[in-house]
Amino acid sequence: MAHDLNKLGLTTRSIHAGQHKDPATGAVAPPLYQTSTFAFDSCGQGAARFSGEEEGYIYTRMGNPTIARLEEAVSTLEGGAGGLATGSGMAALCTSVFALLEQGGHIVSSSSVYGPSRVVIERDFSRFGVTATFVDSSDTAAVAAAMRPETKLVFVETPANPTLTISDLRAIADIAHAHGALLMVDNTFASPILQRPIEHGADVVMHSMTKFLNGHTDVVAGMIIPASDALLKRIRASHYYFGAVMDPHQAWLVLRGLRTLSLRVKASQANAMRVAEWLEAHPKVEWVAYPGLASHPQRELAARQMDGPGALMSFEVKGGVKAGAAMLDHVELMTLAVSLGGIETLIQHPASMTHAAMPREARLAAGITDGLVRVSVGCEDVEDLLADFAQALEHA
Ligand code: LCS
Repeated sequence: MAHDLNKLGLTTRSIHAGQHKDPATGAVAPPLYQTSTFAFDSCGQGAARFSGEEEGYIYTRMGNPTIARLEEAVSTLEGGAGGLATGSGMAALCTSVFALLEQGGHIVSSSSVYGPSRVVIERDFSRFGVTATFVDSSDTAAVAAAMRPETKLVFVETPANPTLTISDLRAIADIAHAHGALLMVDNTFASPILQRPIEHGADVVMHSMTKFLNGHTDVVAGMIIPASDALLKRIRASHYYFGAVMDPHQAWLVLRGLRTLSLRVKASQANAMRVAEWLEAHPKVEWVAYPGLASHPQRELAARQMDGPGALMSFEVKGGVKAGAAMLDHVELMTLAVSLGGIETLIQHPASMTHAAMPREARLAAGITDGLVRVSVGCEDVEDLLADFAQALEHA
């Protein structure tokens, strides 16, 4: 492509990034190279590829043309140095920590993160001598206070799953860098259409592409986007040994979904704004957390750091868990299911589902109340969603 994509809009970029006319056939859609290995012309060529003297594919765990297109596309959207595709969002997190931390290292993490992200840092990486402190990262001073000489990584989710709290990326990047640590941001909730953490000083961005980037609720996938060539090289060296890589067919499907990312995010965000306002005005609703509402404590920060408040919100029905469960049991159009960021609206109960593996005290300290309900608003006609909320809330 002759254009400099970085000068074009994000919708254009999401449609064209990583898109190259297939030199063999002219195919416009990306060819699917569903192969585990690539033939060498000679022994010498095989050796040259392994030594790095000659560019070219070797083995799909080390690289594949279909996966490379997706890595290029997502990195272009995030403004990174490159992408490293992984088999899931968890694989993106684990590969990054595996690559960046050493025994004795310390992580400062947001307390409200996807439940398993917290569990793997707290329980599994501690078995290898990597410790962690969890803080409310929307309180920048709390992040600063948790830093230690051995802190190597600050890990932030913003907006946070499932509390929708917002953390100040620029301020936290400055704190991390002043301590010689890196900032890694899980950008799953926002997607690069709404937030590009590298612009705010992040060193590594990760995604569960299972969510908005793929968007069609049919693939589990992840991506790591380092901000610099040095970090790309460092994480890449661990990426193919750790082995939590992507399959070409997975990459092909995510590329297909990515082309409508901007359209989907904008449509679901417009719906989410209406749903949030409607829920907040409903007599049976105790509170709503959505960064687009005037009642959100970090609304101004969200407006400064993001290009829109997104499609996720949480709320609590008056009467807590019992009333919330009664409502959840009666949704008809919406689907009672975990995951998020798809074209359809999904609703779930974090305390018993996505965040059930976290101890209750840790959940409550992170602001994940027993009655909190999380909604990922999809692209349906909003009046139909409001009608479904109205009838489901009658049962609460
Ligand atoms: N990061 C965030 C912010 C997530 O929400 C998830 C999954 C992951 C990482 C892990 O990605 P995965 O390995 O599943 O691709 N979040 C889920 C959720 O909230 N409901 O179901 C899965």
